[in-house]
Amino acid sequence: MKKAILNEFTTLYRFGIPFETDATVFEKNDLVFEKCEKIDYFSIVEKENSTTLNIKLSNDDKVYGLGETLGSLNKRGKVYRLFATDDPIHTPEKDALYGSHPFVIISNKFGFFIDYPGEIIFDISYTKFDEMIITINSNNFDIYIFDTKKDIEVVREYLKLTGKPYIPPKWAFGYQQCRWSYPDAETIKDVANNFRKRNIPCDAIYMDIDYMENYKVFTIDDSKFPNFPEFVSEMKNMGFNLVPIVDPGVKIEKGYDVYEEGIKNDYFCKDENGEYFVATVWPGYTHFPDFLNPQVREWWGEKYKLFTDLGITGFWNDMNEPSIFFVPKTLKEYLKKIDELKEKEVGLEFFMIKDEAVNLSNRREYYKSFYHNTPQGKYSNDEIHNLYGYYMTKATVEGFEKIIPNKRYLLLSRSSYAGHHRIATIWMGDNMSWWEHMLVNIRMLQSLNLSGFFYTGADIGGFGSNSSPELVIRWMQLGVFSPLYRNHSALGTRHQEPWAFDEYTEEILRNTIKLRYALIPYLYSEFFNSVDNLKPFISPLFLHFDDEISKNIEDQFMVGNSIMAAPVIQPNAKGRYVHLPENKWLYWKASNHKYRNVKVYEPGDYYIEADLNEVPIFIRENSLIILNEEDINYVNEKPIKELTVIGFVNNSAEFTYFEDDGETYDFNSGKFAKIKIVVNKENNRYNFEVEKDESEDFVSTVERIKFEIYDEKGNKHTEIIEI
Ligand code: MIG
Repeated sequence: MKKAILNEFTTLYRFGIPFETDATVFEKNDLVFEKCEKIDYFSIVEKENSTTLNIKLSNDDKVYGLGETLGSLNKRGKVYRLFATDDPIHTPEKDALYGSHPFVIISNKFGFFIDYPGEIIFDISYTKFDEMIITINSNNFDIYIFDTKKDIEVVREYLKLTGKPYIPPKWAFGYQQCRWSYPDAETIKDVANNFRKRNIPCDAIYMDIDYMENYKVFTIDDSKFPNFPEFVSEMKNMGFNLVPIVDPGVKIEKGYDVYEEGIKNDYFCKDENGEYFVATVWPGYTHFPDFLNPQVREWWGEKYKLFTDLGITGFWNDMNEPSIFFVPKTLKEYLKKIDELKEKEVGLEFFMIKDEAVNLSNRREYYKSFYHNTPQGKYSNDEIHNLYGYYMTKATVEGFEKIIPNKRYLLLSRSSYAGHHRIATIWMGDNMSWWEHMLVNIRMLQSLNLSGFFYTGADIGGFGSNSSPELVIRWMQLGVFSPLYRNHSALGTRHQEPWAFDEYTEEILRNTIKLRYALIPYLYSEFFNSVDNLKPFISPLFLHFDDEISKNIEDQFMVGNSIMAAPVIQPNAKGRYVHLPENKWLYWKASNHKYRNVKVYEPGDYYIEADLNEVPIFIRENSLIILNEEDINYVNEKPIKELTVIGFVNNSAEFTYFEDDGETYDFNSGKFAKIKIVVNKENNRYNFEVEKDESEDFVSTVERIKFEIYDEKGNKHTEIIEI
């Protein structure tokens, strides 16, 4: 083992000769290593082909991190297996999901990141209460230790190491509608018309696998989309972005260009005998592109031109764990077993055979049986398993750099590895329409934000199983604060578009979505602010408040610096318990973005009311939020001329509004405007200051600012300033 000191806080410990992942952004060639024997806090046991790290935990230690995992926000009490897995049933005992983010914070002590792309198992206070036992399936890996007691500094060090979070286009902050599937142009048009006709804002409609011809990637089924280019521009004119799905498995079919090119250029993964590996997914028998090979990425990335040439800039890369239904051999063996049972009277065998069918999918042995041709040599998928989704996404992004340079994109991937947050993002995979999964959504928003995935979200309303009106309402209300605000549901389940239930539900959902649109100036400004400061956009209370209770609160979270969200996530509830830390709070029971129903609370613990049509919003003392109160159908429909500032100010507060073109990276070269808004209270009088900071290259469209400031008694003070 050897070590290299990177900066005041961060030290790299290297074991053996690791596979170099793409997780970090610093120049590795400059490293100066020295020999070393131990790592503070860890006891280390190196075995043949695996390494165990042991960390002692005190009773009061709190452990956060691990990005996309199940379990509580404080990760103690469970085993987590980081091995990308397509598992659509997120029940509490499950140990693996789609991504791997091996970054951990031991609160008020230190943090660490294990850069290893194969299987890692974290047993955190599961086997033994006072221990974290980490098993790495290798002797070759890097560990970065972030030696600072401040949790926020640990997060910053991790983000300095792995890079600034990705910034999607502004329209991606709007509402997005998805369904498996809206299979053809007519259905999508119908969905689009419903939004406009019913006066419900929406910015994007997704296209799931049925748009393809026999699930062949980079094809569009002509019979379902007779004039695709015209259809795309029709949608654009109505203000909708289309977001097609892209799957990695390439159908084996003579004459199909993607397949033929892949074979001709030797782009697919092979098995131990040098034959192309065959996996079955949606299209039937497929080959997997070897995204760890740079030439393959170059080829794949340009394929998105099919869509980007028409102006499409949103995509979701699915199935890239990669998910494998079965391989031909295991299915044959299975069918043979059934054959043998045909003539028998079966009892017990039925159960075995039934479970065996499920176990044909995603077997570990499959991942051990195919290989990647990387610039660092040949590796089995199992050894670098957690990188496949990342490299598929890297292929996409490298393509975008050429085919849509300087255009921001919405790019979701299902699988990911540490560092993925720099180039794109993820959604949280196949959840269910269960109340319990709202809490899972909230926890993951926070832990993914700690790992740099600032813009992310779960399937609102739940993907699998049937939703109810109340569940969708509460989930859509939670979604007001989810950076990715996408409602999605699975084949065969109940529809959950805003009008899918009854008029009462539709009316509430309309107001909920409008509230979200009103908040976009706040969300967008704070998002940029978070990225600039490497500070989570959605953050757990423990990053803001020092009191003991806040450290274990997981169903409330901060959105930027001024808002605390406390969604109602129980059925039949008229409110919920909240913890209001440190300062006074202004509670806005938001049933509508134009109607204020506010009340001042002293710090403490309360049961607060929030009826089914009310979204709880807590505004922190001495802070401001910003609204666009004008009704809009989609984000870029009209320039914003007037902003409403709502503040809860007892001394002074400030906020900086950020504005740019919303779709390019020109903000990097100064094309943006900022408006600094300051509210001061002196001798019971409020002073308002507005300072515009714009350049010749970019002028703000805002002409007027309306102030609505509340004091500690809940009295309102108003002012209008023309700028
Ligand atoms: O195995 O494309 O997570 O969002 O709708 C199912 C169909 C494949 C899984 C994705 C989901 C998507 C679905 N896909």
